[in-house]
Amino acid sequence: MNNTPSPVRHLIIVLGDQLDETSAAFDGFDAARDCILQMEVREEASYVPQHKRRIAFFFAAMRHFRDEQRAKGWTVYYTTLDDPLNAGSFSGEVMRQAALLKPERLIVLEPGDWRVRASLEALPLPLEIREDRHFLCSHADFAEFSSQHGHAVMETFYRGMRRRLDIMMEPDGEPSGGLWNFDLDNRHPLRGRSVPPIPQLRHFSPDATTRDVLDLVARAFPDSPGSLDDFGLPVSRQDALTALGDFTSRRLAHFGRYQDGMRNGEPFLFHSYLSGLLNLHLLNPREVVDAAVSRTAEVPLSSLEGFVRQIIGWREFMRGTYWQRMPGYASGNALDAALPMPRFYWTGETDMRCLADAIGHTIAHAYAHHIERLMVLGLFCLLLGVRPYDVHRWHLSMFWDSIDWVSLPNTLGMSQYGDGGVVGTKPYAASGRYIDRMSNHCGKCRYDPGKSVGEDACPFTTLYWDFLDRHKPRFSRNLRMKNHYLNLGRKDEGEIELIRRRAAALKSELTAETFL
Ligand code: FAD
Ligand code: DLZ
Ligand code: SF4
Repeated sequence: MNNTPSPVRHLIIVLGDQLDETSAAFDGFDAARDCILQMEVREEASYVPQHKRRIAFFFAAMRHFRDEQRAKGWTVYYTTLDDPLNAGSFSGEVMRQAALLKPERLIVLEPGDWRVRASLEALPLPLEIREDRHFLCSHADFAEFSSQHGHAVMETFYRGMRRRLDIMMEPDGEPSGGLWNFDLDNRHPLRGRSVPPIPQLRHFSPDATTRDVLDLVARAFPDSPGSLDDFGLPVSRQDALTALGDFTSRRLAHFGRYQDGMRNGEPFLFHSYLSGLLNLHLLNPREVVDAAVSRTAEVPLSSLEGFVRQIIGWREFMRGTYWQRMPGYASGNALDAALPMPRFYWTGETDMRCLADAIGHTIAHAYAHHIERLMVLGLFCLLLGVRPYDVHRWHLSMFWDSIDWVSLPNTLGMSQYGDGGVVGTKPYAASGRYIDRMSNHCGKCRYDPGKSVGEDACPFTTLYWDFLDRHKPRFSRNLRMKNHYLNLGRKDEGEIELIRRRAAALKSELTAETFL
């Protein structure tokens, strides 16, 4: 019997966020001659210290994908983290496998991280990088959009995408319902008796494959942040479809109305909890949008529009921006922020009730919803003056859905204004009063959101005024900041001096200890 393995034509590298057998990497796949390579590598789980749940989510999803392909008879070379021969990094492991299998060519879908793409391109191997069809706006389309509009805002991009993809459009070219934007319907706090009960999130009980991963992660990453308790994330294509159906049938109807609200002890509200599944390609954005739009009869238009906007607008706009501007984008620090991340972002140990709650959600679930990310977690770092890339690193390490292409423009750009206004036209600066309006946090907090000085002054409020004061030369003539500066102008110099002093004390006290 001849034991010589048949020569490999194509070795298809499938990274952790590329779990889609219909991707361009598989175009022309011939199971008799081609095979797949998947790798669990320590470097990806430790180049920033990572939440245990995030690592487990990636590994469990990768292993389910492996098993699905093997069940079809496809050959998958899969390196587990604890394989004694594991080289520990993508480049090391690809070199090792290529030396064993001697493929004529390696194929990979474009990675979602500039760093990973650069490391693979640097390998002395015949590597073909294929365009990722998972996204609805290609690099070429985004370049064309930018060349037509110069520095355009997301809204312009979004309208173009609605027209181009023909989503929720009338035959005369007008948007369904006559409006592009239902924001005025979509800013309700979660207060009062009219708020419907919040449905419980679907729990996916770990199967044997996922349980193996949970044991491995607990053993291999004992010092990583976060918790694996009660792990119930969807980790396969089938789970992902179930999660999509669960959202569209039970939460989508209220998504729009309450998307900006927050409630203490409630991490998920009416959000979809689909970002991780989209980002690992277990769900396709087009099928997610189609599933939502198919509910037109039962779901208010404001909810549908609000949801579609996030997927075909923000998500695609962020990705286009990332690839158009990397690698320089990562070093943006338009406001010269110089402080490190406060240590309590890894522990939740703070007496600020809103932050303790949002960090608690993050530690328990590797998730916080958008408004918690932007208007609590991100806002506090913006006001404090934390280095934008450090905020991104914290975010990258703590969330199940973070990949560089999406975390960087959202964190460094949208939430920290590090890009100087590329993804937003003004910083998302607000005081504790905003949090009070949109949540039930402040009533039981030891601080008063209305106060900017004094022992019980809300740190958000103190730092908000200090932020406006510090950045007056830059923002006071920005029309979208006009009301902020009119209000600042009503404060006398004495009060501003007290605010400056309290802000300085907060900054040194809160950033005295860090983790990264
Ligand atoms: P929903 O509120 O249900 O929204 C529906 C979907 O729309 C999401 O699943 C997501 O795919 C998409 N979406 C919504 N807003 C955005 C956005 N601004 N950018 C890209 N996609 C969007 N999203 C990530 O997927 N990964 C990240 O690493 C990430 N980092 C963020 C960091 C900060 C500081 C901020 C402010 C936002 C970040 N976002 C990120 C965007 C958004 O907060 C998350 O997509 C959303 O909270 C995920 O929860 P969900 O699936 O319940 O979303
Ligand atoms: C986030 C992550 C982790 C924790 N581990 C792996 C891994 O072991 N193997 C892998 O293929 N991908 C992993 N990822 C995702 C990568 O860090 C990175 O986001 C993607 O490769 C970018 O395309
Ligand atoms: Fe947060 Fe300030 Fe409200 Fe306390 S008072 S919950 S710190 S916004």
